[in-house]
Amino acid sequence: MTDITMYSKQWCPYCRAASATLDARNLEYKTIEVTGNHAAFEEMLTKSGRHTVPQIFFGDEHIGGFDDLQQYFRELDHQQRQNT
Ligand SMILES: N[C@@H](CCC(=O)N[C@@H](CS)C(=O)NCC(=O)O)C(=O)O
Repeated sequence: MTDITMYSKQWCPYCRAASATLDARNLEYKTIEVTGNHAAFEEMLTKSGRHTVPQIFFGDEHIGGFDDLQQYFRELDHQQRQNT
């Protein structure tokens, strides 16, 4: 499985929702806390072009935030249903 990375802030409800979504699918992921970590925040901004958290990556593929993650799995589930 591709490495999953989530740029996150501890207090952020969308980050918690994204974590819950990944946990529910038993996916392991690395969390990078950006609060108080300017270098990590800049890295997220450069890689994603966005300043909101979460920002989620599957390997080098930028999935986006929580809404994008939901959409990604909706499409994946839809494709898998069609292939069965
Ligand atoms: N639609 C976005 C919303 C993300 C969002 O609004 N995140 C908040 C924190 S929960 C944020 O980054 N606010 C701006 C900021 O903290 O600078 C998503 O689904 O990820």
